[in-house]
Amino acid sequence: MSDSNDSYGVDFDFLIGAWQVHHRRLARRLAGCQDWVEFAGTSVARKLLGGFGNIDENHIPLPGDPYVGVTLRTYDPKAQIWSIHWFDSRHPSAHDPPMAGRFAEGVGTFYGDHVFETKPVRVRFIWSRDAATRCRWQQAFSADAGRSWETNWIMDFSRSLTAMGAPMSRHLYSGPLSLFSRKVEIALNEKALPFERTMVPFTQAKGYSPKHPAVLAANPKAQVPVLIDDDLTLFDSTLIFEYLEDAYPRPALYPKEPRARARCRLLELTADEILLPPLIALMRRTTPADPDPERQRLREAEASRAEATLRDHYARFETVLAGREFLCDGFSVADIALFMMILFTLRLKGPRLDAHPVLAAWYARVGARPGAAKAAAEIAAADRELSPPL
Ligand SMILES: N[C@@H](CCC(=O)N[C@@H](CS)C(=O)NCC(=O)O)C(=O)O
Repeated sequence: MSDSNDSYGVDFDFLIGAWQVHHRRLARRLAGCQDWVEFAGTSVARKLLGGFGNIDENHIPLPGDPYVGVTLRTYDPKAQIWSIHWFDSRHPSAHDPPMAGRFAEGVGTFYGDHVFETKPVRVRFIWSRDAATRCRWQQAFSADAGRSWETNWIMDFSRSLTAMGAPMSRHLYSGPLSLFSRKVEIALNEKALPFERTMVPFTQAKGYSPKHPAVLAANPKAQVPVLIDDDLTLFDSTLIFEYLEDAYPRPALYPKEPRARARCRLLELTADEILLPPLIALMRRTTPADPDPERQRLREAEASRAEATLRDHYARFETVLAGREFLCDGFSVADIALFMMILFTLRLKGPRLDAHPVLAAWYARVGARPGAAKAAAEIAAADRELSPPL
């Protein structure tokens, strides 16, 4: 799994993962040629330099002259400029001068000065996309210093790769302190499904603003988690759980029997939707204090009432868990959802579990599972970076 924790250099996030590519290449360049050569290739991109760069490897089965191309991109955060370097397996030590440019309104435009058949040419790349699962790169040459352009290569990227037998691509847009995203991370981990991850920007003062462009494009609710599994884009942690169970049934995270399954869904919903409002009252403990003392006092009073509500829920779950290892038959999505709610309650200095030994033992049991332990450790690290000490 790879990830980035900051908003820098996110312009190319859409490209991370594996792609099927439809190539259209002009047969001859700057020769008034109208014949296009079409063929299918693949591309796989990943991040480098902690988000300040990325690399992609392209298998380009150009008829009669197949080769591999590699793009290395690095970002200058001060100048907000990407430099793009291209390497070609047919002459790996040669290196075109880098292209330079940036994204504006979702379209990336990059220019460079190259030599084509001994003549200087201005080169332009344009990156655009019309869906989370489709994007386009096009290259044009200008022999008259940018007055007129001839497009000579178009690469249409799409993610429906599995039908072609090309590599799987799974990407999660998550948040460092997003409990719903962490639910999905735990489920992916339980099912041993590898994924790439992008952490969307988050601060205690501004929350999820500014929103990550990929999340805006994928989810009309503009929320994380967003999961992109090949050509399927999904949002909402519960819906993602259901899809993961259908597509990757083993190990199961839901009981099989319909009533047990329904009960499990109800417990997940109870954690997600019934425990959430009091938890939100506690979340205000880590956001900046309200400058109005009266409003701040009301906030604190609300948090105290929320603590009492959460204690009542603890008592109910203590009863549900009596004599059981997990909430349902075997470890399930309900355990993941309740674990996250209690973890957030505890990190926000809500009621402790001391008075509820059965719930405390269950919480330790779930917390010892590798996926839950990893999520808990990452949330603690995110708190050290993003939240005031409580
Ligand atoms: N029901 C959704 C809730 C998702 C949700 O509330 N996500 C939060 C982060 S934990 C978010 O993105 N909030 C930003 C916003 O609502 O503007 C799910 O289960 O995924």
